[in-house]
Amino acid sequence: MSDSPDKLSAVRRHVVLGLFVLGFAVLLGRGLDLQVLKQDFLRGEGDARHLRVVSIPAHRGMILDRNGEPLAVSTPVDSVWANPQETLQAPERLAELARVLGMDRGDLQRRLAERAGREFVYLRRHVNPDVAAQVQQLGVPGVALQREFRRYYPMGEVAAHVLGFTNIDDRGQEGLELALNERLTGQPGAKRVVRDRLGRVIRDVENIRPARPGGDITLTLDQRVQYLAYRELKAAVQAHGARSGSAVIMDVHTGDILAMVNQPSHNPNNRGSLRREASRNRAVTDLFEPGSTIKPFTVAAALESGSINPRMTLDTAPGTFRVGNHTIRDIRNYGRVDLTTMLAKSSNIGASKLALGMESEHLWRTLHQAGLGRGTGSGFPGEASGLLRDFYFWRDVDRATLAFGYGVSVTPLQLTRAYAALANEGVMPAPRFLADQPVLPGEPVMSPAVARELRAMLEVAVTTEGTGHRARVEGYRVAGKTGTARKSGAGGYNEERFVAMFAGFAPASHPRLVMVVVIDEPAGEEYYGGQVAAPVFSKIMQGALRLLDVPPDDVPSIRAVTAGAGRGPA
Ligand code: 59J
Repeated sequence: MSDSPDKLSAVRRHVVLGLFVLGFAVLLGRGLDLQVLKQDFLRGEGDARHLRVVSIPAHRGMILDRNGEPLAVSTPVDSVWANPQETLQAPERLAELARVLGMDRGDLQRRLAERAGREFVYLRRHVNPDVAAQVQQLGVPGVALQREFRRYYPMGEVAAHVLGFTNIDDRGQEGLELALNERLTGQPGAKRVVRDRLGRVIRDVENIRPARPGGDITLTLDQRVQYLAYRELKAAVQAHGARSGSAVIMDVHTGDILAMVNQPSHNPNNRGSLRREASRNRAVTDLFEPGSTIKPFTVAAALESGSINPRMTLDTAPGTFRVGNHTIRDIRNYGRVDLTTMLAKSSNIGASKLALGMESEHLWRTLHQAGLGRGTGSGFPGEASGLLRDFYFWRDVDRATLAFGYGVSVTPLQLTRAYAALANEGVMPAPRFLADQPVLPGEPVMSPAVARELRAMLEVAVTTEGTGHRARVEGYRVAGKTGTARKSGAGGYNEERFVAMFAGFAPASHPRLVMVVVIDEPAGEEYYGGQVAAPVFSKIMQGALRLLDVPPDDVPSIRAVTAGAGRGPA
């Protein structure tokens, strides 16, 4: 009680003040220490503490042809990115950065400013290695490289429609790249890294998850046959000033698609200017009326029904034939013809009379079994399944015109599959695109005996007696059928626009390959299937048979031995 409260508080005040002063001095000293004495050390440490989790891009699987030749491959490439806030703090460096990236300085600045709220913005993706090296060397704050993959298609436009393409983020957009995207895509990994002030990874700290690469896929395509088909189709489409064209080659036993080409095409390595016109896989997306190429199936239906036998004849005179109030015409009066001649000369009237001699349901069934109006299960994005209307609605004129290929629509792939049945003892294979998938059992379309009859008839259509003689191949027996169809439009069938076709197979004694060639709107003097499509078939088939080492079946020694022995398989 001796000290007054005032005195006590004064002492306390001094102690508190003293403590404050002391604390301040300590802080000051520490501050001095940090700011001045240990500055370099700490700056390094602070920068090094940019610990980040970054994704490790996964390699997209390759697409290979049946012999292991690469058709689509992913190669590593760098993309340039920036952390806008950091980069904007070094405005004096933007000019040189823009120059290296081939950009306008103003554009670069704007790009950064617009995205200043983010930590990551791409400046340029998929740059050349020398650009990447220059960017690295510049060391502009906040600018760094990121490893990515770029898809490359060694065959360019040759296989563009089948393969499709990916977008810049490596995702399938079209064709098999899209259909098989799941299998091809890997799983990106993740790792923890230390980044320096420039965003460069200076140390991998920890692998969280390794990247899982996507699976490779082997196709049934044969790169050599594909190239051959591409070259010949392109030449023909150009020579005839046609709008477009397609060709499909299939193994008649397994359904393996050895080649599938279309015109126009595009180079999938140039992502820039892509037109739907050029990127569509017309062989599966586009429909056309098959015209006379359907006639063998009308004959098959008639033979199956037992309503005729192979030796019977049909009267096609006088070259016109009235059904309802419609007149069916042949381009000439062929008179009385047997089935072989009917097919070889391609008489519309003969085919109509066959159809009118059988039940609608029976004709429908044969065409349906031949896959018309049914998808092929190819799995291609945008595949069309064609049109075959229900027989319940057919009038006589519908049945008659259907018999020579009108009022029905198919894709080139569907027609190829149907012809494979003619070549393969009546059994229609399922088209196969992936070599690791099982060969599915085929579907019966007609009896083996009827298929053999047709095989023999279609061989005659490719002799000088028939419309298809330009499809002949030196050294091999060929069977097939031409077709020339007016295109239907708003005002009915067009007088000037045609689709020229050829469908056939070889060697006729033991068929191995079936092929369809479709050329849309040949513009020149020549526009018949026999003139425009048959020669393309001949050139491609000749090359394909040789590439695949298929033994010739039309050499003089064989001909002597098999003379008179019929045309069936030995
Ligand atoms: C033809 C048709 C249109 C549809 C006729 C082609 C019909 C018909 C209504 C005249 C050109 C032409 C339903 S011809 O494919 O008969 O391939 O080498 O487009 O007849 O009734 O100036 N083919 N083509 N007909 N329509 N409607 C022949 C034939 C065929 C050939 C030539 C000559 C036609 C030998 C087609 C070929 O077999």
